[in-house]
Amino acid sequence: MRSHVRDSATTKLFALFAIVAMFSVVSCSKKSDSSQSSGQKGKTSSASIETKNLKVAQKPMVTDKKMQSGQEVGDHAISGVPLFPIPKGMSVVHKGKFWMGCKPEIDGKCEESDKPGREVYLDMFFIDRTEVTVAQYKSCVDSGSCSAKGLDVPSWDGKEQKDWAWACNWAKPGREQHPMNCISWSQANTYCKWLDKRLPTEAEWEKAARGTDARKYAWGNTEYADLAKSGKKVANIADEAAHRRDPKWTVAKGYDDGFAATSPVASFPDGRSPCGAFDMTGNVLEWVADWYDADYYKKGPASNPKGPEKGDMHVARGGAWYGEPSTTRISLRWPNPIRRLVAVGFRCAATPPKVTQ
Ligand SMILES: [Ca+2]
Repeated sequence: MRSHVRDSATTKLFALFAIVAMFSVVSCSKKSDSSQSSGQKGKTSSASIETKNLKVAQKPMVTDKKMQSGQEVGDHAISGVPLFPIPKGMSVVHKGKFWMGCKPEIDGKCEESDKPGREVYLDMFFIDRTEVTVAQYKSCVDSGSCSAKGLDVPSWDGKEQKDWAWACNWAKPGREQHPMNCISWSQANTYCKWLDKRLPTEAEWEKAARGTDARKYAWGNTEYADLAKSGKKVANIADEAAHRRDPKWTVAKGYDDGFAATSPVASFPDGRSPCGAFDMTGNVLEWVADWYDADYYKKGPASNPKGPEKGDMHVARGGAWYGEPSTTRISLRWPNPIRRLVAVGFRCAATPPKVTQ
């Protein structure tokens, strides 16, 4: 990796990371996770929930006792009873307010673009529990609906980064369950639409990653130095594994997640977010739907913000496998032009159907 770090494009990439190293935050609620499996296992009788096409029940119906109890679905339950079966592979984030952006009390490294932090209201939405994998994206390519153009070589402002091709997961044997990377915003957007889903808004991404307690990382506020002492692994970031590959790499000292590059999705169950989403911190940064505006938090609406109407850069969120700790704060925002990078992937979100009771 050392040689790669030395090349100009990489240095540029790294420099950008260091400079931009300050984005922002999100939230779901309390516990979660098994919500996913319980949602999948839940018998929905006449309800039809499929990943390919987001088919959902026309009326509320819940027959799974675990879902009814709310114990396994965490905040996915409203008064103990969720309104919808949870689509396969997704978690639900219920409507309500959360703290978006800088929270100085828990994060002293906020960027100007994270400020001001404020309460934001969001309607309920679904979010993929994992980053979209190579295998999943391949299904779309095989169907003829998605493009595989350029996926095996990253691109920085139109220039191929051949020295980094090794880190692109597309068509690499053994990486089928790794996140798609080296993918453009447009390709990611097309994939989500293929499933009748969509990219999450920046606010949705942050709420799904952070819950409602304004935490600094998906798992809470425990710093990497303390995780290193306990040996607990919660996310794939630039760590001792990356340092072994390149001694000059800036990494979380003492923290060892075991992966020098990307890891299979959902490799760190202890790092799940409050709604049960994996890898919201680390592995790959994730495209969101919004255009980027550094001042958007100062003027954006407090209810269901969707970003500026126009822009020349979209936003990626969540830190990545080669990012040092300060780049993995949930609230950090990374403006990203039309690029396909080894550190950027995505996951999809979906809007629940309207239900009348
Ligand atoms: Ca991620």
